[in-house]
Amino acid sequence: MKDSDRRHSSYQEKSGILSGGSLDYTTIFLIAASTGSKARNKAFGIRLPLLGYPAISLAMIASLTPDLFTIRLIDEAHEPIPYGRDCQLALIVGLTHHMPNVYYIADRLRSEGTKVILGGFHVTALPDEALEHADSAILGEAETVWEEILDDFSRGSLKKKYIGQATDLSHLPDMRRDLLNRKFYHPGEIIETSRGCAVGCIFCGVQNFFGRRYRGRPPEAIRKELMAVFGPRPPQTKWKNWLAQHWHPDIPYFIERRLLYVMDSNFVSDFSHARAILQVFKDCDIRWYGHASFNLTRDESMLDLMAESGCIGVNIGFESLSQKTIDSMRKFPNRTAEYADSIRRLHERDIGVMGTFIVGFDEETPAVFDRIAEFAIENRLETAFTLILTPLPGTPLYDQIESQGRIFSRNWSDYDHGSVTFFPHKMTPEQLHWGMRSAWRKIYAWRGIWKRIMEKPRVRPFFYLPVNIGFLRCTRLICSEKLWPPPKTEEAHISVKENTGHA
Ligand code: B12
Ligand code: SF4
Repeated sequence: MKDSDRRHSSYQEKSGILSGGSLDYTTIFLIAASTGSKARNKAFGIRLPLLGYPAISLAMIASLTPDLFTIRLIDEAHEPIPYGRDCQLALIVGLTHHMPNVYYIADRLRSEGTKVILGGFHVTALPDEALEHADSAILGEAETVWEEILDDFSRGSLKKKYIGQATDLSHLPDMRRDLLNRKFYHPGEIIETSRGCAVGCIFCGVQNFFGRRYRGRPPEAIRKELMAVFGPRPPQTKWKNWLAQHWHPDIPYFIERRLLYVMDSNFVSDFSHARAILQVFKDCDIRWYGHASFNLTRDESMLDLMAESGCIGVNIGFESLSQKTIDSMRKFPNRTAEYADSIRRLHERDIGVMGTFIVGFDEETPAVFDRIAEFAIENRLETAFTLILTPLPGTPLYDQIESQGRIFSRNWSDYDHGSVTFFPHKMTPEQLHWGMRSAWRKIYAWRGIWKRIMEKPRVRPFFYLPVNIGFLRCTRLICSEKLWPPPKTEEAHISVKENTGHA
């Protein structure tokens, strides 16, 4: 019996539906929503050829769905929602800044008779808001409640709220990679090796959603999945050897598409698990990159293993250059005094450093933007993102800024880290808006790109140069006043005063 047949019949047995029953004609849309604006979707890199990734949860939920249902995966950043196609059930996931558009899609599908279920980080934080536009809301991880939802749906008795538990990652389903439209995404593969994070930065939604307890996926399951996806490395031809010798040893890996993006928010939460996974990557003979917290750089043997395992880059949340600000955001692994040295140690191993910074913390003045740009250029970060501090619902930061009456925008579209939504302490919202953009302009100016990527000694310029040119284009979008008008502070001041009594 094939896996798919087994999925089909076990579901029928459990739900008591006989073969040929009415569910055979049920179409389910699994939708990853976006901002609703094509131009805004292009900003921050999510449509760049080397950095566009699919929402893996769509492919995971698809693999848990019995074949009895016809499923369609829709990534709205790349394709329109197919309205009017007789869809019986739609599951929509989106980030906070996607929510106005998520609600629009949900309302429209419901008006066509589709049952709509919403889920994700924002819905978990504010389920009652979501339920104004949906039949049901999923709080937490969808894998643990999907079977129950399908049962309830087939009996016509969907509940309002489904509380997803922490998924046991040893039972994480393999993704239905076959359903992901390859044309939309970067040429490599993606994987999730863990969930949860013990750090607890005040601005981050991961703890509220995935929890404080780190859960690692068994290395052997990852090995099996990667071996199935990549297979053994093909024999090297003469011209591939030539390219490897005269250009860069990575080039054949790119030609063979042996490139992996590890989507975990913090790949090294548990060092022993991370080591086991690195050994798997090494055995699979691939190139990979992913996100990790700063403490990784203190362990020389870990850095060596990263290099041996084929790591081409690591995305690190530096967040701030001031230790006082770091302490205020509770990002305990970070030591600002060690930043420069850590970057150097990664570079020595030919590992690129993709740094993220957040601006708008209480201690920061308008001087912060130039400092970050100078730091990124001086230390030759391969990429650097400067994002505006945003009080996302479900985070301690939201509670803090909300209780101080400083939030002036309740339009969720503004919660994209490119817009100012609250009154900062030591600068105006306009200064924060333009200051963040000035950092992007300096970092991605030709001079900035040249100094960071092309001056010797360089780290994998064949990869980082095209990525940077992509971000240069993104910078133009992010700085466009038409796409991101600066905040109207006077009106905002009045509305904050009226609503809260605070200035
Ligand atoms: C990798 C990543 C990226 C990648 C791209 C990921 C992608 N394909 O979209 C990049 C680097 C491009 C990126 C960019 C951004 N990101 Co990001 N990213 C992540 C990260 C680290 C992992 C995402 C992931 O795959 N998670 C694992 C999967 C399994 O989780 P999931 O998709 O949420 O699915 C689960 C649930 O949603 C739930 N579920 C419930 N109901 C439903 C219904 C359906 C239909 C489905 C499918 C699932 C589902 O079940 C799923 C499985 O349990 C997360 C943090 C994290 N650990 O999740 C941040 C995170 C999602 N990013 C975040 C943000 C803010 C951004 C940016 C806005 C930052 C910026 N301005 O640059 C952009 C926006 C990009 C966009 N899509 O518009 C925030 C979102 C917070 C929020 N409340 O909205 C997160 C949570 C990090 C944080 N700081 O809190 N990101
Ligand atoms: S280390 Fe990263 S994933 Fe963990 S809480 Fe901080 S920002 Fe979130």
